[in-house]
Amino acid sequence: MTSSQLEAAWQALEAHRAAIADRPMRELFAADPQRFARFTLRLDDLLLDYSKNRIVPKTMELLRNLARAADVQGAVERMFTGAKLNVSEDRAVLHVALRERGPRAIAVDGADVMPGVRAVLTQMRTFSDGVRGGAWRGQTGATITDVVHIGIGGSSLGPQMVAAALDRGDGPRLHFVSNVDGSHLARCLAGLDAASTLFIVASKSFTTQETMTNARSARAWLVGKLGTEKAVARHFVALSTNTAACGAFGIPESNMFAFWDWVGGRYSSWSAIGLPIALAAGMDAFDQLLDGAHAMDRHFREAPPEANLPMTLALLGIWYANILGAESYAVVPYDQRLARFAAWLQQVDMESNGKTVGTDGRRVTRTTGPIAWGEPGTDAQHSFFQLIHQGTRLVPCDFLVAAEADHGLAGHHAIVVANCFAQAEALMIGRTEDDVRAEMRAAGAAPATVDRVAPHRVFDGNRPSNMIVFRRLDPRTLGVLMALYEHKVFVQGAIWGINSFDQWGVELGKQLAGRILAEIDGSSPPVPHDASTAGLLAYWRSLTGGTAP
Ligand code: G6Q
Repeated sequence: MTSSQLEAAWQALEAHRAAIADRPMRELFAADPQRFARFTLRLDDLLLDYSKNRIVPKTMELLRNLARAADVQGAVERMFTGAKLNVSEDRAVLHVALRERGPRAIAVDGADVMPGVRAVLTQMRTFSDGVRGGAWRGQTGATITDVVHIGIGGSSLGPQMVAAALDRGDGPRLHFVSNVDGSHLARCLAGLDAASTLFIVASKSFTTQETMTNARSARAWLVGKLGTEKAVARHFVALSTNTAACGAFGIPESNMFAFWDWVGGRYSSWSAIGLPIALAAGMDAFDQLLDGAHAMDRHFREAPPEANLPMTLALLGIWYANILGAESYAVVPYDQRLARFAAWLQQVDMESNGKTVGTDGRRVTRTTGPIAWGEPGTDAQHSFFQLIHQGTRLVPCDFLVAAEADHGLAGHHAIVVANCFAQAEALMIGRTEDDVRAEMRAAGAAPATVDRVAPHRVFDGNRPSNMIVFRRLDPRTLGVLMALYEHKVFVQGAIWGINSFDQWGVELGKQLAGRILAEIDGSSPPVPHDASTAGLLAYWRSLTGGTAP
């Protein structure tokens, strides 16, 4: 497809906008009794209902034309076969290889990566079984009761989210320390017994300032408590691609779990970075997580566009971001176990597609990555939902809910499901002023009160949402869900023509922090700054006498 065909596909969507964008969804439902059946997709027991979107069948057709014109299918094939899609770092993008379950060989630079992947999974099983079963002991012979995972960004958010979702309380307690602010580590260590604590240092590069600072402090704490350097080998393991730096830190090679440069940080939960998941929930659960992601990978690669879940979610996102002008979308799991899902997704989406330059090195001409945000329901209903219902902005929502709970408390889950479905219904239908007035009059309100209050109680409705329903939040389903969103982000990046797999925006902050740190700790003389930064440094010096605590 040529760039003029792509441009024509965009223009067709823009023209279509005028034709349908203002038609209220409640009218679209009234006009089409098949709307739910037409706009739902299934993968096993997972259902995506996208009928509550501002679309008609033609909209989806035009969006799929856009995907065709952008050759999304070609990009998918290139990813699955190990092409170096990450052009600015000259790297393949192969998190799908980490959850490949069959005998398929996947080559990078002519070498099959699968034997290495399988070997690390075996190592993870042996180790997690050892810790969970009590065979792995600390320096004093104590079994491990607490695991502190030290890592940040992609080396933390995924395992944190998944471990919180799948933890059944039958393994060691997990603690995640990411922030270099010492209060994070200090508060974590305060409650721990060094003899029964294991540290995981998770860092692809093994050079990240935050992680290495926390790891060094944790090491000093452990050695101080147990009185011997030898303890490091029994209490520290590393998840990294940097063997030499792990060795220099004092972690023996037998305690190292490798992964590879073709695993992007925010796509690394499926690699050794997922070790805390195996420790919390067991390696069988980790395997099921991989099975679920693999099932979604196959679906993504093989299902035609009109039946393809990630493709559909991505195209709807494009419709809102590029054609209807939405700046963000909210993801609201009605599930406390998914409390960190939005935080995980935020990085997957915003670090991947927050780009202004295309893979061709030219500036893009259309809006790219949306702002992703959210919190679990029902809590979210009592904070930001007001803006989604009655604010002036368009905020499409994704709702996620399990049909069945696993906590055994009677009465709760029906309330969760009812609230989830009701929010989506209310956002779509809204409430007219006539209805509000009639209801107020029926409740006996005085006419003057009705006139004064009714406008405030009107809901425009026509606010879009996707509903994702699955039987249970088990490891396999969580794998399906995560891969669904990863691939959604992939499709959008392919349509926008950007590299979803680098993150140079993170680098500038790191460099400048290094320069200012050298000034603060006195290791290099002051350098010129803008007036604001210079003023802030002077103020900090006036408060502290210029000594970092
Ligand atoms: C993710 C990013 C980033 C990375 C962290 C930690 O895609 O690359 O979030 O995961 O900066 O990096 P290390 O794992 O190298 O410590």
